[in-house]
Amino acid sequence: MVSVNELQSMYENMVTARHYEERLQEEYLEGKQPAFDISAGPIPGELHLAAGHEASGAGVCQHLRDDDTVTAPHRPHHIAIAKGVDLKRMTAEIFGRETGLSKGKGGHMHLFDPEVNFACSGIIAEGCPPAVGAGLAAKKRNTDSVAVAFLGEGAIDQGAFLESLNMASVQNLPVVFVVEDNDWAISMPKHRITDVANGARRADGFDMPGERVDADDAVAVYEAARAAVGRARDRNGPSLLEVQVHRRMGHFMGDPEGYRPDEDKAAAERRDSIERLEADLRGHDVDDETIDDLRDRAHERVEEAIEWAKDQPEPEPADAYEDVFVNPASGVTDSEPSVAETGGDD
Ligand SMILES: Cc1ncc(C[n+]2csc(CCOP(=O)(O)OP(=O)(O)O)c2C)c(N)n1
Repeated sequence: MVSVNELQSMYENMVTARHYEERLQEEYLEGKQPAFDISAGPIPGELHLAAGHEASGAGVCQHLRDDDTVTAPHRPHHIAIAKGVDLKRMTAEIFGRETGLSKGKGGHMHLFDPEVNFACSGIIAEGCPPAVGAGLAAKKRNTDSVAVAFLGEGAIDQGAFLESLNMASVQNLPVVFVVEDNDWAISMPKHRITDVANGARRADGFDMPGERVDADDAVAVYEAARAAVGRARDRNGPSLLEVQVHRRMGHFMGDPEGYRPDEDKAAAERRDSIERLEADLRGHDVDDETIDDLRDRAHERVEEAIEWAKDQPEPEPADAYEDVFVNPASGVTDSEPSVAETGGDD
């Protein structure tokens, strides 16, 4: 059974993630309104927030150690927080600062933290093969570390996912696949991409255990993940979890969501795993003062990270070609001065 300490730890991760995303939303929208301008403001580019997904990251990562590998998709913050990615350096990355995890060159969809073996990618299902690779490495090295690949339900027909399930199964690898089903792939509802409502049934086709749980109940996610991670750690092979989550915001910030019925969004907002976990905490005799303290501490941590990140220097234009792959066919060399240095005309 889940302990009070573990419930508190999950709660802290979940309220940190929720507050983080609400604050990022505010920062992101700065300068982008009234006519939405994606290139303006302190966080240029796209931003995919995961409010409503928190229980999935927290419930699964509660069972992981630093040496376990996690790969996440384009909506990664709640998973990164639960995996213990450095919040300050992650925030600096999102703000494009030099001290960010990838020196400000990756942005929010490309967060890499080797300290805790975390990576994410904007290419959907693309975290699956590296997770299988990490599982294979653990098997070859005879360690008991595991790998977890998170993806959205919009990625479940990608070859990268299906081939990874197969490889993990046939090689008996310590990998857990976690599908976060929020019912939407941008504007495409799940029922239009698959007739299999319970995605965990796909596990049968790969002869591995599969379970579907609802993230309304963070403890249910925790229990399902405990079994799946335990199997992987004990060298009993891979598992598939499908977690029903709820997308409380647009696909990306600035998404007008014209395709989404109002009631669908209202239902997502009503089903709040954080409120339910608070009730669970009270059921374990945790008093309101302790819950308030946990929440305040999480909020402070977020504010500190954002303040710190905004104070960090921008990358030097002269370093634009450092640490990035330059396509030789492009004719660009890594010593070529940047547009900013030459005062380029666009
Ligand atoms: C290989 C690939 N094809 C298309 C896209 C464009 N794309 C970005 S997000 C997305 C939908 C993702 O939906 P889902 O996997 O359900 O995750 P969610 O955004 O709902 O969290 C698509 C198709 C992409 N990033 N990668």
